[in-house]
Amino acid sequence: MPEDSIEHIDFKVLNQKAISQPLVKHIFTADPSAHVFDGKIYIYPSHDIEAGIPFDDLGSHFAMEDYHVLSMDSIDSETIDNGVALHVKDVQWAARQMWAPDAARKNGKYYLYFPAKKADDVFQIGVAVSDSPTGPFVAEPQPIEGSYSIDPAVFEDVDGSFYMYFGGIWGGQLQKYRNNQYDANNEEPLPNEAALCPIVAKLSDDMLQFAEQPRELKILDENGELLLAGDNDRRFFEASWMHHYNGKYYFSYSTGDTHFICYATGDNPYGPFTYQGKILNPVVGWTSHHSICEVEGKWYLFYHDSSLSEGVTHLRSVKVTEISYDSEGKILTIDPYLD
Ligand code: FUB
Repeated sequence: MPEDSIEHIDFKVLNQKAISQPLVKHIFTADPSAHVFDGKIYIYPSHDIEAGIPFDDLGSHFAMEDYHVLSMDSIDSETIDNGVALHVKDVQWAARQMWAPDAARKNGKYYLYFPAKKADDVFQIGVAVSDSPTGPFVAEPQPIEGSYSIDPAVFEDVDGSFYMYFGGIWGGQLQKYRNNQYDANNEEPLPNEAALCPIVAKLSDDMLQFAEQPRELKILDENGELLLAGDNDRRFFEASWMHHYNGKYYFSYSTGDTHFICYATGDNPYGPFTYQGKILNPVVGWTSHHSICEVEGKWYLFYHDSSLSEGVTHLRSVKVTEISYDSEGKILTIDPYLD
């Protein structure tokens, strides 16, 4: 999320008709992770605020302090803001920047997974627990051991196992890690080298820790080669999401500086995955971040843009639109604005 954030805003797009409207307008929300629990839709977004922090390449202006859970009785119904579900002041280990969260349910308990910076400015991922999908959530005293970087997405496999996918480069700090070890001197690979991969780890039975060492989720091109770091239109940047459709695993993500939501498919939760195409063309604002969720037999893309704030890149709004698959399971690319 660099300083060119403002330059990316396409003011022509602001005058075009968006295909969807913000689900709520009284607060700014982003990075929507949607789930259906007991027939009701719950959205776990970031809660964007104007904290007055100058723009920088590390995304310091994304200075969020808490989470609100949104809920809907059905896809067309009013969206309810259920108030503060977790605040950074109630997380012992976290100092600032409550970025993109996700949630999961197991055995009647709800788990909110969230990244935040510690006092040393290094991101880790924490978990907070509640008896209700809307919180309030009580945070564990320490972050998940062995976790790092940002954007946790928790996927329940068909056998009831849960996996966390995470990572994000640049402000998300993934480029500082190799083999799960932090080194402040590490940087992104060169353009002709393999791109950094998102990370996956199975969760423990109690949902509070990793059950194994995190490993790389490989994204391959049409020739079976790892995507290259210089392949900015296709390589992983941030915003992991996993869903399962017709027996296939779909891993989707943001390409960051080229502003696409893309996807790759595989045969199991660890991959490897093969790049398939774009789900969402660029939105107003620098970041793009989404989730994909089945609601009553139809599939929906929850995403965000900065239309409501007229292009302020860290003041975003959550939206939803239906997605379609072709007969081979390819997702049709969505253009978020009409000409
Ligand atoms: O909301 C803060 C960050 O912006 C998220 O963690 C990224 O995915 C991007 O949307």
